Amino acid sequence: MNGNTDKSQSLFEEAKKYIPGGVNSPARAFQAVGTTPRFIEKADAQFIYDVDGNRYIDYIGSWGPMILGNNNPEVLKAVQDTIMDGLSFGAATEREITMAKLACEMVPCFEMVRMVNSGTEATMSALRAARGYTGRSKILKFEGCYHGHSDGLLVKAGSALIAEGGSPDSAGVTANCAKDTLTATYNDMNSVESLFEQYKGDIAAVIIEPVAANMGVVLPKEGFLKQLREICDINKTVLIFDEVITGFRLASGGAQQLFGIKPDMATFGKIIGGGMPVGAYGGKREIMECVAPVGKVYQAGTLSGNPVAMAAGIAQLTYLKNNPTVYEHINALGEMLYGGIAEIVKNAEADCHVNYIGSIGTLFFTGEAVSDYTSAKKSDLKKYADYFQHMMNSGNYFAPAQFEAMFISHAHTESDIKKTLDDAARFFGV
Ligand code: KE4
Repeated sequence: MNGNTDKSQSLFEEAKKYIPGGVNSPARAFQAVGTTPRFIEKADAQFIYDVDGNRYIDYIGSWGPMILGNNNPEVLKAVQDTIMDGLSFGAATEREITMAKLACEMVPCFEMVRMVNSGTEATMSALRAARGYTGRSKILKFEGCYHGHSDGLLVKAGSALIAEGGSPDSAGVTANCAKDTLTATYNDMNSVESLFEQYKGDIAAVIIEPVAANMGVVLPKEGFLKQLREICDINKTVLIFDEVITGFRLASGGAQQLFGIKPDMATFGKIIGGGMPVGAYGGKREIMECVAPVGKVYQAGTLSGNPVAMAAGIAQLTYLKNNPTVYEHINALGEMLYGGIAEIVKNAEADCHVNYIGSIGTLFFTGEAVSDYTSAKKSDLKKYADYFQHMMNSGNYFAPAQFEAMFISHAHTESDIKKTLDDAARFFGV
């Protein structure tokens, strides 16, 4: 670590001339933490290197995809072996069958699956399918959950929408569109039941992050997911688990395997692409057969199922399916890191709370437990920014906003975690 960020700063200035905010996704601008966004030169295993020659332990992993570490040899080889046959055909390939069969083997609720190019496309398409299948118009989401940037889901959403203390609703989304999006409180069944009462028979789908990770990590209370399953069954509403973060992360079968609750549909991104642009949605055959060209729900994509992206995703999922010790490793390091940070803030008597599960977690700068959007929002964003800057300058690439998750990969080691804990202890003066 030399701490210098001159090149990142000058590239940032140049980027801002041509790209809104200098970035192609707002979270990368580091607005919430008031420091220079790092421009990255390369990444390898558990490390990421910026253009000024600084090396960091990477706790973002491209926001989740790099569960095996950056530049995993098997994923890289699969891509290299594929590109020489062509980058994209816009026609069907055998690889798409391999991916579909693998996904249906690994994801408990998957009877059929459609590949798309991002988590946003996956959730947008899943909701359209649910509306087409039920003939209903309303969707129910939870405050603070983020499901990508399609219009109807940018209502009381999480992630970078709230990071800068901004509005959880986006400009440009019309009132007419937003009126079909109902919002409940995460972990509060009463708020769900009252909406089902009010809109009886007109709620097409409930979409939820089974572990919320876009208001920071917030775990479902005991029985909450089961109660959602029950109320959706009673009302013939489609239950959708947005597993873009939790999918293939909390277990090879995602949160639905870990919690033993089977949704009607699920959406994926990140890990399923191995670092390439891939999303997927799927679920019950009777719902998915509403999708064109079989059914009347239209959804399409020039690069959907792209052969190179499929090769990367198949390699990563196959490795995860065949090597369950990956989860033992990343979960043990998660316990060491997040449990260690919890110990540090307790010893420092700091107004902080740590939420974590497996290899994802968040340190909230609030003295109250965090179980929903309202309690998450009580966090002190200035304190988080100070902590972030200290950890970054100590060589730990942390989440550049309070309302994000951190990610541990199979490439991380105990000594990485120990170094990070030592850095955190120094920040809290213990
Ligand atoms: P993408 O369209 O970014 O591939 O996926 C959208 C999405 C959907 N569902 C969940 C649960 C998600 O977390 C995401 C995207 N996550 C953010 C991180 N909070 C991606 C990072 C970014 O926006 O730059």
